[in-house]
Amino acid sequence: TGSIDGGCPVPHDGGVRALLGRTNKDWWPEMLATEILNPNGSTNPYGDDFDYAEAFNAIDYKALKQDLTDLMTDSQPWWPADYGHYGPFFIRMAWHAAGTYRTADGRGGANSGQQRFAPLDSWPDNGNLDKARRLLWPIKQKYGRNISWADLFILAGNVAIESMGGPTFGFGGGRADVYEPERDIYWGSEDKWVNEGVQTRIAPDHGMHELEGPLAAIQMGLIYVNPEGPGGNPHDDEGMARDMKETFARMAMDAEETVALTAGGHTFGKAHGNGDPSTLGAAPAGGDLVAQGFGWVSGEEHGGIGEHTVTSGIEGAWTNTPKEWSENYFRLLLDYDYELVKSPAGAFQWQPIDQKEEDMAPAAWDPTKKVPTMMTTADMALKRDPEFRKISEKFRNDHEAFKDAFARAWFKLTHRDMGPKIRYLGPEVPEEDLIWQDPVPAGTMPSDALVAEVKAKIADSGLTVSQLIKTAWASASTYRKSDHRGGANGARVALEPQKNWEVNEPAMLAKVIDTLDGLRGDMSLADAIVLGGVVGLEKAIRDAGFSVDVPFTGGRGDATQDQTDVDSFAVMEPEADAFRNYVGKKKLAVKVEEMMLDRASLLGLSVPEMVVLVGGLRVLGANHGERGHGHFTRRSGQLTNDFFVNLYDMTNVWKATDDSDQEYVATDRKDGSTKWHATRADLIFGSNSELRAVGEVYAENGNEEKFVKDFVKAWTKVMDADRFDLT
Ligand code: HEB
Repeated sequence: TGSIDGGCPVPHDGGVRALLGRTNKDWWPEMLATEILNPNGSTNPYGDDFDYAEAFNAIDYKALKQDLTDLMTDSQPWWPADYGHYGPFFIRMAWHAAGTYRTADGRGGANSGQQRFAPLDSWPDNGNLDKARRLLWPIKQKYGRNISWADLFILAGNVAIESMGGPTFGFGGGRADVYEPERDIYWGSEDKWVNEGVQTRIAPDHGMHELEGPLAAIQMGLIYVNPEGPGGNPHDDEGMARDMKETFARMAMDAEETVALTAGGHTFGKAHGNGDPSTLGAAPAGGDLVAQGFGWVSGEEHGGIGEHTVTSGIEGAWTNTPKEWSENYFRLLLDYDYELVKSPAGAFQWQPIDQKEEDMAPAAWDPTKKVPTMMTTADMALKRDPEFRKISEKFRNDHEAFKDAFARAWFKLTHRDMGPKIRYLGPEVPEEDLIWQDPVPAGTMPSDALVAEVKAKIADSGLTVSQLIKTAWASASTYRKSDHRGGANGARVALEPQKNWEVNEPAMLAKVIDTLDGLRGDMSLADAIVLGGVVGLEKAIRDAGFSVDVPFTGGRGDATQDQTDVDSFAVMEPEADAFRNYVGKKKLAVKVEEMMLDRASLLGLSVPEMVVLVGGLRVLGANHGERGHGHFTRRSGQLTNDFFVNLYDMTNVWKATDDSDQEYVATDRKDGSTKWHATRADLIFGSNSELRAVGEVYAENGNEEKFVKDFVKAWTKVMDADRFDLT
């Protein structure tokens, strides 16, 4: 399907790209613009106070699993089941739902049921999964609000594995559905899908050595790699293994997990390519009204279903026992030599040479007929790449190790984006703590007396408002709602790697943390850091002449270094943080102000919340280091609206002070004297009309106290963003 040539669609000259790249409106200009009814994000049709956790907990879980088990073998005429069993199809559906997760920004993944929406519903790699979802509809309809689509996708995958005798490690529910596509996610800039012959994203000959930004797929419209080989080339062994390692690493999987997952998955089911792909109609998002959301409708007389199905274009099963768990995948992969062949649809695939009849697979539509098995080029990498091969041989010789590795990797794949274990629901949540869950020991709620005592000590400690605010912000602002990682709970800001992140000013941070550690008594360090922010803020508010309380909710726990996977936290290091007016040394792929938007989005902030936080942080002296940019005040450390008042003062004339347009100076329009210094992350609040409209509200006479109150509210929201322990 793919081709190795084709122009490079993305600028790779190190230029900046648009934050969101290509969006649904670019792909499908005629798509109904429902978002005009939901300018602030879709509303939940169950109502704002719908509590999904409560609904899930009320479900008859056993009955649901039984219904799913029955569904597996209840073949429907409109999409008949291969081998009379839908299990493999549902496993692929679940894997593709979860497999969009990427570590860099925590976005993608299964946790909001995005596979229902464009662009994911129409990605070439998700071909025909619209049918899998439709097969699930009767069960979704029956259990309604008690099971989300997002949970159902993953649970169906688990039940599929179990119903075919495969190993699972557990299931946690709790993925609440959303009702619109996530519009805050970058899927790439290319204007062509993988099957339209575009350059792949890692192509050393074209100077592309690593995947761009947060991306975790090798081409637009894929979950991971091209099964036929890099750019469709089945002979590039090295490139195939490289692509697999890189893409799986970006979804937090190491080589062993990659082998276990791929082999375990392909123990089941078959690939579909017994027909002419050129007769397939549009993907769901571009389909006809009468197709009712079904994509890739075949133009052939037989309807292109059953034995004529074309999905990937590759044809055949991996094993001789495609509807049961077995040891056959590695046996067939390693015991046979393979030759390159083409499927009826014209895709490259590998076929065992001189295959014994008993090792052939039953034909999906006629169990009495035997057909050769196959391997994709990606599967062949598990044999040809030296590192993968060692693992394949180990698993071949130790089936129990393979089972355990597959079950655990599947559990991680499907739960990686759910955040801390406390968010998992249901009777099948595994007891064992797993390092990728970022475990945090339960904290205890500090007494009012202890809070008062520690507050007084912090106030007397000599720590400044700026230090206290910066430290609390450093601790809490790592939170991302995409995969619910980060945040102040656990006090990981005091551990590797965060304590040494440049954005956190390691020397300053160590000093503040040491001081807080020495005075906190029985309070957790995580609480003391947040309480430090409260003390700093309350002082800044008092000094500005207001009397507004800053709420504090204790009860956080402290994680240990052993409970912290340094590598998996390393990807969360900010390359820039507009809230602290910080830009690192690495050249940014997107503009600073766009990164600000991205971080605000991950923190779950609205525009007014972002505006009020930046305006407040600037006057509190929260800037990185001694950077004075955006510090538009003569009364530093007081929580005032000076940032906005001075930014909107027409006596200033702004101009850039560097060629790269990153720093600016304001001079007095009359006498030319220097007044302020700023970055892009400051001036954007004057140049962007929507940010300005909100900033003006805070600059208005009479809104000084509103500014303080709104700041406190937004600040507290960030501090408590990860408090899943509070209900
Ligand atoms: Fe897979 C299927 C590729 C991984 C599971 N896959 C498939 C196909 C292909 C592939 C091409 C066919 C489709 C059609 O239908 O046509 N994969 C692939 C690749 C990779 C993978 C390239 C990376 C390396 N898988 C995977 C994983 C899993 C899976 C990880 C899980 C775990 N798959 C699967 C299944 C199936 C598939 C189960 C079957 C489905 C049916 O049967 O329907």
